[in-house]
Amino acid sequence: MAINYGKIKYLKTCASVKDLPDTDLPEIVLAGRSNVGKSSLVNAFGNNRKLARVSQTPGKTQQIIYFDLDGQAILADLPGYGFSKASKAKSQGFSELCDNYFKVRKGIDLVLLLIDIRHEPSNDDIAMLNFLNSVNLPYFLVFTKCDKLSAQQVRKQLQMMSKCLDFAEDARVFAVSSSETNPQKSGINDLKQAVSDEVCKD
Ligand SMILES: Nc1nc2c(ncn2[C@@H]2O[C@H](COP(=O)(O)OP(=O)(O)OP(=O)(O)O)[C@@H](O)[C@H]2O)c(=O)[nH]1
Ligand SMILES: [Mg+2]
Repeated sequence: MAINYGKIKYLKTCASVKDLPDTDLPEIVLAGRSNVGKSSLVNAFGNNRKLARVSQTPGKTQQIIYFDLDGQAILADLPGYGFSKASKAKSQGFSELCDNYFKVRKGIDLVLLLIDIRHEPSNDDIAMLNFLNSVNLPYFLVFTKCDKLSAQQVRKQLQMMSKCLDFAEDARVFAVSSSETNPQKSGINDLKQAVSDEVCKD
């Protein structure tokens, strides 16, 4: 089976880990700094800009928003880590909810770790990747906002990233654009296919 991304639906909003859905479906998680493009990626997956709320103000997603992927998997859009302006207390490192999520959630099938292609990874990005490596969670690295750079610059940045970040040689790496103004949405189809292959393989 493959995921039909035309059938992404909003599932539920969780303000605390007590609300996490009870399901046997594979779980895919979007993690990354505030403003990196997690919610935009949900919309690019579904080709529907009304699925997830996108904002230029970092810290838009403050809860865990779940989406149902064609009844075959669920997708969790996590609050961003890093520079949330929403409250001072939340601006230090990972949001408490994001932290708690990784502490309690069992059976995560795939983490999509999003990092802005234009900038050196933050300490939080490095910490998140090290955490994923240390607990052996399967992940794909997804470099976002590639439409803001030329193809040559993207290649250069990917080389820089592989020096700064400790990811396995066989780790899956994607360079994508979810920009609403870029109809090509480069890299999105490859990523959709790879996610579907990964979680529907059994
Ligand atoms: N040019 C361009 N802009 C993007 C892309 N992805 C996201 N953006 C923009 O980046 C901003 C933040 O996007 P969001 O999708 O809300 O980011 P987020 O990671 O969900 O942020 P939080 O909810 O704060 O954690 C918005 O202004 C988006 O339009 C992309 O691929 N290209
Ligand atoms: Mg968001």
